[in-house]
Amino acid sequence: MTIQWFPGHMAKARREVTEQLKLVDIVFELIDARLPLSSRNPMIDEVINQKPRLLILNKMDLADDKETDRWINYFDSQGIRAVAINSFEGKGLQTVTKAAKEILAPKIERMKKRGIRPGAIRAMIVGIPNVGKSTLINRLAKKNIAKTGNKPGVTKAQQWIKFEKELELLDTPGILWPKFEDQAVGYKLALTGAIKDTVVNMENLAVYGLRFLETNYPDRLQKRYGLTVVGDDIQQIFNHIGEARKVYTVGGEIDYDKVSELIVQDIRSELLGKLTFDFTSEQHIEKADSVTD
Ligand SMILES: Nc1nc2c(ncn2[C@@H]2O[C@H](COP(=O)(O)OP(=O)(O)O)[C@@H](O)[C@H]2O)c(=O)[nH]1
Ligand SMILES: [Mg+2]
Repeated sequence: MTIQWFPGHMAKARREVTEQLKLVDIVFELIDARLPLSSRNPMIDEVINQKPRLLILNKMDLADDKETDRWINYFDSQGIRAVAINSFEGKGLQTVTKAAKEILAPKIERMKKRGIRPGAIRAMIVGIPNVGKSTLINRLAKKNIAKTGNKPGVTKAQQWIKFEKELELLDTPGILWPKFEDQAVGYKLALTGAIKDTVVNMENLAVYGLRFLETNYPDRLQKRYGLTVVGDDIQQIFNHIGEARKVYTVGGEIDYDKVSELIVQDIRSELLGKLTFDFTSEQHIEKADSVTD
């Protein structure tokens, strides 16, 4: 796979996020609930530094609920508070405010003791492309974009979005990059539509998807394609799916390109049900990988 990780981009993004971090009390790290490992930026802890953080697993409507619960418990065990939401439909937004208040409760208490009346909690969203940052911001904003203008020390006018009087969110998210040097991570990001189709080979992606389903969701593979095993004879599998779905070239042959696309589209379009592509049991392996940065 020829997907690259651009150190230059990352350095710039990191500088920008570091600047914005000075303005907020808490960071909302937005990730895709289907990819709680692969959709995280591997340097996020360094970038966020000591800032309080809430991890938000977005697109929960697309992820396997059982795995989402496991991930929330897993992050909890690591001392990272996590909630699952669906920004698209605006589900779970209250849990975001509630969790943010709880995370910041000790700080708010300290302020009160010193006679300072705490204002709204200020937050910013960070995350890799396509996890739903803009969708969440728009959802929270409704029509409430607060034009608070320039803040001291900020050259660019930052807008704050007010949510239920208790939360103010920076209207520009911090964009970080995924790490897709690892082939599996690249495939998973492509299968969920996080990276463009043009950067991956569709046939390899479809095969990766089928093998992933065979290992992790065999029942879905059976139900959708009538397959119990994928095995090594991929051509035969493609013939089987191509015939079932009548995907032929004008010459009457199975159109393998179309079959590849069809499989990938099936996975993306929820026709195979709610899927999670990263599992808590893989955590140690991925962690060992990211240390090599
Ligand atoms: N199903 C579903 N789709 C979502 C959700 N949040 C965002 N999306 C979709 O994900 C895509 C990327 O969202 P966007 O907000 O542009 O991501 P950004 O690049 O992080 O700003 C869009 O097609 C959104 O409609 C969600 O909670 N559920
Ligand atoms: Mg966006």
